[in-house]
Amino acid sequence: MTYPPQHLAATSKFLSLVLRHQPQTIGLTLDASGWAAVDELIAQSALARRPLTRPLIEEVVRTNDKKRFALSDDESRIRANQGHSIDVDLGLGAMEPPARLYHGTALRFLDSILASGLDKRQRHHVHLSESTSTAMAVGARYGAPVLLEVNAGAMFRDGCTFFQAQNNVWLTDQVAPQYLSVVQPESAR
Ligand code: HQG
Repeated sequence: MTYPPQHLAATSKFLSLVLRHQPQTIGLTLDASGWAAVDELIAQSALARRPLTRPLIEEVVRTNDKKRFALSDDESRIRANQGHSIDVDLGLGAMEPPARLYHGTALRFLDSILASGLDKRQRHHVHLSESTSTAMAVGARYGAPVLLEVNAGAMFRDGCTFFQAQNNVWLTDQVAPQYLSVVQPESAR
């Protein structure tokens, strides 16, 4: 079965809402690790007039551009790989990051970030990426983008903890200003 891209994107947005932020809006329960039973998700979504089917869910999980969701090994449960605002423990193990990571943000946030560092805001962690192009796309969501390089190697040596989500996004609690530098556009890769 193939689904129109808009339908997959709308379903991904809906799944992000209920699996990361507001499961209660459809009466869904997540466990402590963020998993929801797929059958319950389908039933509660139907009650909320947001019909989902298992093939549609599987297609969103498989094709999602940022691998936002994962199915459990037995495919009975689903969760968001990262990006939660509700309190879940993803059970990720701490890992040594690459020497350099990137964060894209909007130019209008830059002064505040260079003064006080990168904060997690509504999310559980600050999100960092290995790719400059991904970081730029993330930053462009909020306006004219600017690319920051994060000296993750120095942070790690200084005792900061990093996690890597299942979709390769790097997560950490905070990035202090001394580990940040602005990448000038001509040197962006
Ligand atoms: C900024 C999307 C002022 C920060 C993306 C960002 C990513 C500050 C915004 C994932 C600040 C928070 C995460 C400070 C941080 N002063 N602004 N001190 N510290 N900020 O959306 O990293 O589509 O919560 O730079 O692709 O943009 O949801 O974080 O601009 O992977 O799967 O505050 O979300 O993925 O915004 O994005 P967000 P983010 P999904």
